[in-house]
Amino acid sequence: MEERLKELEALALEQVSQAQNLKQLNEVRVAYLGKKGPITEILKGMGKLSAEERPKMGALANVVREAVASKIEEKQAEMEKAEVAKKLASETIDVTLPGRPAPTGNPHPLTKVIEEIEDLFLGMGYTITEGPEVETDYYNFEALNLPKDHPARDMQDSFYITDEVLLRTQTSPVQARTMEANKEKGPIKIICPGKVYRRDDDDATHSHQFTQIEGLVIDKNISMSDLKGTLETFAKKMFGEDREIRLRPSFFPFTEPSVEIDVTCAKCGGKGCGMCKGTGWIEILGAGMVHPRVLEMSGYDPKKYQGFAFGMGPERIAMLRYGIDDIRHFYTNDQRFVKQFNRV
Ligand code: 2NL
Repeated sequence: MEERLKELEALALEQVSQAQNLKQLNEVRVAYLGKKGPITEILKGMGKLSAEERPKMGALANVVREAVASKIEEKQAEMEKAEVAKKLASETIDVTLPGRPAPTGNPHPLTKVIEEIEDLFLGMGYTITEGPEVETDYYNFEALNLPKDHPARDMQDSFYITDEVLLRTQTSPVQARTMEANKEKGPIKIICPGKVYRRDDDDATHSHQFTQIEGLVIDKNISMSDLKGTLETFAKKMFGEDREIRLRPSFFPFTEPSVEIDVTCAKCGGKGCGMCKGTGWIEILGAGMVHPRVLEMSGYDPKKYQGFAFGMGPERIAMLRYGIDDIRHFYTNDQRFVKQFNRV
């Protein structure tokens, strides 16, 4: 038995040293040390030995098993180390390769124009005021001198939620609410930016949802010259210091007198071209002195207080500024459009 054990040990160690990979090594382990292996067999047959020989053989069998097991372990560690080394050698990383560019976003051109206009008026001492997009008929129309039967309501057909509640058609209700809440407790100087809604069919120049920025100044001794000076400053800052403005008579139910403000055409400098339809002027906003009825309805005495107001469409301003020919570009979010404003 002793001889058989020595023989098995030599055979096992030989096969371990000849194993080419982890799979073969494992086969050797199973063959010699497994439950059905020869060493286990021998240990099972111990019962047949004399009491004297049994511990000797038992000890020897264990020594052989330990020797084979530790050799296998040693070989396995060696193989694993070699495998890692091989992997490291073949999977080198080229740290000089250029990285994948991370896509960067940019503000929407409409957002940029709105923020620019806001900054401009903040610089002139205005406060930005916002209000609800779902409005009551009272603040959207009535308080702005547009009673239920007024024909100008047709121009602003909207989305009604009930007979008395609708999506606002202008941001003026925010101003009406501000006047009402302030009730002659001093002057007002605000701009109201936001989304407005009209029941229009969408085309190159119309949209059922668009943005507006309205402004309102109320104080004692406000006159038309305050309106003109303010909007001239705005036009020059927005379109260029060399631009001129002109005031044309117009009509709005909430202002009296009302004006339309034009700026000299950037393309031809006022000579007349296709852009300005040969007139040399481009309309940028509507404005006027706040109608006495509007002041009164919101709790201001028109004998003590006057005001001017204006309204503009940031889409129109952005279209003139960047030469955009279709209002729908602002809302369809085609990356090819938006990306062009990355660095303007
Ligand atoms: C335009 C014209 C305008 C106003 C808006 C206003 C607001 C109050 C009182 C009086 Cl609370 N007026 N807003 C005044 C004149 C014109 O907008 O063409 N917008 C695009």
